[in-house]
Amino acid sequence: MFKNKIPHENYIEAYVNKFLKILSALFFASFLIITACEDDLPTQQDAKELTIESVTVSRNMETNTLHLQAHILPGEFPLDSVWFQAYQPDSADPFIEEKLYDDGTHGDMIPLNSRYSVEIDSNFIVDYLPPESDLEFRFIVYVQDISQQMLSREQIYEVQRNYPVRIDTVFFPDTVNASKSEPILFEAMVSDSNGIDDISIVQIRQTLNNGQPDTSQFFEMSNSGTYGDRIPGDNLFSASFPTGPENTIGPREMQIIATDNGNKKDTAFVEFYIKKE
Ligand SMILES: [Ca+2]
Ligand SMILES: [Ca+2]
Repeated sequence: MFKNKIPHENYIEAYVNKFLKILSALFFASFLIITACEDDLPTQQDAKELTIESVTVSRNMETNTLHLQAHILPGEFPLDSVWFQAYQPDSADPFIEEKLYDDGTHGDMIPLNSRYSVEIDSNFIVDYLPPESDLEFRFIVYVQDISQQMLSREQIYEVQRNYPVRIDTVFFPDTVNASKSEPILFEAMVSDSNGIDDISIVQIRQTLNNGQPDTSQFFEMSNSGTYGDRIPGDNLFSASFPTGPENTIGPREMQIIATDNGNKKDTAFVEFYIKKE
């Protein structure tokens, strides 16, 4: 009964054959996987194409500058120059034309990383503020390699119009008891569609004392979590005033004025009564 007994050499051969079969099956499988992925992966050819991958424009309000950055993928040939043109919203001619840098200067963070930058004084935007409608500044980045191949890419930088600031509600007590030296707290809920940061100041003053005009000084309403303000940085601006036995009884009128960074204003008047009991 030698039939089932495999000679030693044959056994090794069979084992090797089996191993090779598995190996080739694995190779074939990985070939299929690679072939399947090929459409998603950039080919060597694509990677060599000169490309402007992205252009971004961001504004630094503290330094009053615009930072323009272009991510450029070089092609077959080295780059010769990278520059940009900027257009005002109402003009067909560029008002700035300058180089972009990839050498760690002009706002470029990391030299030689294919991200080209320039910093532009953003005073030209201030001329337009506060705009009554949205403004679009057009930036076009150009790149040219030494074979004279040229590319460009446009990016719009939008300055949002200034929406009006609004005093939505004022919270205050109708009556305050001066005999008990009760303080009176005013809380104005103020909003602005440009965001809370666009509210520059909220002020309050007394305008009528027992029917008599009394345009005393303005006080700034606090949004810093102090002077009676409960939560800093929210939409509630607060002011607290003391009362005392020296106050006469009768009605008072207060005026509240909210102002935004574009000098838009909203005004509210409120009345309360001083009693002594
Ligand atoms: Ca506003
Ligand atoms: Ca507050």
